Amino acid sequence: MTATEATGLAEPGLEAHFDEVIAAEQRIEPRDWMPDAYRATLIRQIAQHAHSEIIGMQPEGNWLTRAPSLRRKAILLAKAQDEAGHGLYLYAAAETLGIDRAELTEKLISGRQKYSSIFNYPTLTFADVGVIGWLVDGAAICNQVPLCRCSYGPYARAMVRICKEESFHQRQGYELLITLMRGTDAQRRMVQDAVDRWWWPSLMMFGPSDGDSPNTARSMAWRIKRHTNDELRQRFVDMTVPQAEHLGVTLPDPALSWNEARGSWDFGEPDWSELKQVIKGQGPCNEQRVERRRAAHEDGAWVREAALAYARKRRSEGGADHD
Ligand code: BYC
Repeated sequence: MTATEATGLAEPGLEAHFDEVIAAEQRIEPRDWMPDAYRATLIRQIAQHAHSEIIGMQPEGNWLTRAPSLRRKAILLAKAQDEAGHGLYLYAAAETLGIDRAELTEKLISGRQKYSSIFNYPTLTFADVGVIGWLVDGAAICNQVPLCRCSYGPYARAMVRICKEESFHQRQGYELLITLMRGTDAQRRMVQDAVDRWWWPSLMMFGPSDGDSPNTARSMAWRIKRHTNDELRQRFVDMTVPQAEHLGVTLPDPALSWNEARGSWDFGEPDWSELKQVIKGQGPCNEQRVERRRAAHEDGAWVREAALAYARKRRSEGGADHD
């Protein structure tokens, strides 16, 4: 499918130029003409991505007050703050497409926009913090590195910084797990239990299988996505299996085996009905996550009002409102 076929629109000069830019691997920038469906797809994906970063602070935030040492607490705080930052760059990237952050937040807390399924699972022990860093951030990196080459400039540039920080998060998660694995039997069991619970949900982060992914073909034609969901899932499995061996944990998939002919790992089928349920809002923590986000948003109303009043006052006094 060419980019033009993907849009289904006919605006000859503008559309031809858009197609040329995409074909030449150049970037579309906010003031360039773009098909409505390209804009809508980007808003959908960037908004979901931003919401995921913001909601993603909750599962780990659950352990901030119970981190086992000051060092672990400082690391976890820094990670959660990075995620808030990622959410903000992504909301800013979405705003360049003509949608307001307040409107996106409203859509999130009223359940009209999605966020990643992965953040609807509970964090039961401190080992979950390490496993989220290793597997969830590891999956995020596989998915997001190709997005640094996304055809939409502001999204691609936001991803460069986000990926650097995600790599750091993944290493801290792995380091935490190595420390636990060098500890007691109980600590090793705790790590294995966390791996057992997070492995399949991590594979589901990449989205439905290719045959069941309505958006992939068009997003690839527009060079928003660079690989299919299944290609990235395979890349993640291939990257993670040797790391699991090094760590000394077992990945909970009896079908996992090295395929000599393909030069990659065969693995089992995730439970797609579970993914559908979680996306529909029926995962273990969906309600709690959205409710907490709504409460935090409402609690922050006075800050937004005060900031607005301050900006108006500065403007009426003739000062710059953003210095
Ligand atoms: N969870 O046609 P498909 C992070 C939806 S943040 C929920 O394949 P697409 C991190 C999909 O939206 C992690 N929904 O869609 C943060 C679509 O529904 P709509 C987030 C999912 O867009 C803090 C429908 O299913 N990462 O890593 O081509 C700490 C059909 O799917 C999921 C991003 O957002 C899911 N797992 O591909 C640590 C990355 N999968 O919208 C880590 C950017 C699918 O049509 N996003 N759906 O109603 C993407 O790369 C793509 O949007 C996806 C889906 C691969 C996720």
